[in-house]
Amino acid sequence: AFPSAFAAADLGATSGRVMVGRVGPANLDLSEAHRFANRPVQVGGSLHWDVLGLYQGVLDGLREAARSGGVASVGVDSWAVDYGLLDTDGRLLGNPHHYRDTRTQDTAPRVWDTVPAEELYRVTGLQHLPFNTVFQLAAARGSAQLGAARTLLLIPDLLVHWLTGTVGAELTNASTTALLDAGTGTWSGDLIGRLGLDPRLFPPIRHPGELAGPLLPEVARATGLAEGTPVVTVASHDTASAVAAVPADRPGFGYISCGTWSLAGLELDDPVVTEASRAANFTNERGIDGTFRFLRNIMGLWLLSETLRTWQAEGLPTDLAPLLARAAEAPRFAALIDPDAPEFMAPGDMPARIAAYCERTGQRAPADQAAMVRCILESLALAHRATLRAAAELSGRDLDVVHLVGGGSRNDLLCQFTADALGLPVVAGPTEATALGNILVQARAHGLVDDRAAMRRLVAGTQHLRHYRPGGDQRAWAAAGARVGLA
Ligand code: LFR
Repeated sequence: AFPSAFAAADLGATSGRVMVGRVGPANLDLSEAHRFANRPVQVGGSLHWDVLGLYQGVLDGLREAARSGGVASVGVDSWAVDYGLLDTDGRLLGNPHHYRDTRTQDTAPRVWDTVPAEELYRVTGLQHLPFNTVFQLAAARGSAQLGAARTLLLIPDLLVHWLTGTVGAELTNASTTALLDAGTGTWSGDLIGRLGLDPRLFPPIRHPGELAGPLLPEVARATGLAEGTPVVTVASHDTASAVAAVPADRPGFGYISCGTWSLAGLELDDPVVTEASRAANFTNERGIDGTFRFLRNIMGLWLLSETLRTWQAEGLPTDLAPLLARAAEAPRFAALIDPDAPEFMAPGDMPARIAAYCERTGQRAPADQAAMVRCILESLALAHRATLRAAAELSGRDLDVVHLVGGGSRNDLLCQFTADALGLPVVAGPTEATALGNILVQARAHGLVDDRAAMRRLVAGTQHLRHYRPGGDQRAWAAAGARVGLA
């Protein structure tokens, strides 16, 4: 049979893309229809997403997809937690804030005054991140904008709304708001009420695989896609789509979805909401098929991309391949950081902040570019190690292989360091796990793939994967981790 084609609109923190996936019984080919930059805008003292620009990029991509032969359906995913607000006329109220905006810095304690942190965790199972939707809404409290709002839509839901005219809240992404009940998978009316939020803001939950709606006629016309082309609800949280496409073939796997962030953890059938998992700041985000993504956010390759951005502005070389080659030769464990130190969150001069961290902790700051890159990658590998070991311990599961997916899987040195630090084999790839997860959920909704295991077999059988065996000295990695509290 001729394989069917699906379009995945996948928005990342630095770029968006529309990918076309062709799926057959033993094929899964992915091609890029269109890629566009995602450039956040600092304006009026806050950091925003240019969400109309992103929507335009999606339309351009769908036009390319139409030109390449059309698609059976469309799915949309993006990063989590951020939202747009619609007024009673269904119009967008202002530009969505970027989660790296600093306005939420001090809001958490205000929320905890009403709902203690322990209780918030017990109900929602969500790790504490200062930018979780619940804290963004607390920061917006009393604003004219929130007062005028009738509907809250997370970013992919907002794009789906513009594509189809329909309104819904996709489950995997809704689970990152800290307003969803981890047990029931529905909005927590109790939390919403106690936090003084209007319950009407929160649309009905949609599940991955459901139909969101057909493209609006005007969108079909503008893109050249067939009238009535369905938009399928996918795992709209990019990390959930990436985990859905992890090419694992047995239960004892850990994963690291590695891009701007490193999301490291396990796939579980039930949430773990113990005091110990709260203390370790593990999250229980929803995955497909009733699974839970038991993981922790690690600052990820943001540390490297912000470093390169700074170097570029300074006129220093930023070609990654030679920098990685030099980093591989630099002295080991010369300087280490805790990647999750709060001072690394905001955009800005990353090398200066890393140098300051090193000096403050009695280390010599990395002496040159190679040492800086090595410091970042070793520190990330140590965080990968600490996080996956904690995930296994907190959930009582064994770990025998680690799948590293996403853009970071192209970074040879990081993959090898991760295998060495964990003392476990690392399977790297696919790079485009998120787009593949998006496409496979659509293919399954069309009856082309049976179940989650079949999705993963298809990825494993068709995508380029690289295998890293652990080498090096486990004890040296453990000792290095202890230096920065990453035991
Ligand atoms: C990764 C990601 C993470 C989420 C962060 C902010 O792209 O979606 O899972 O914690 O972005 O939304």
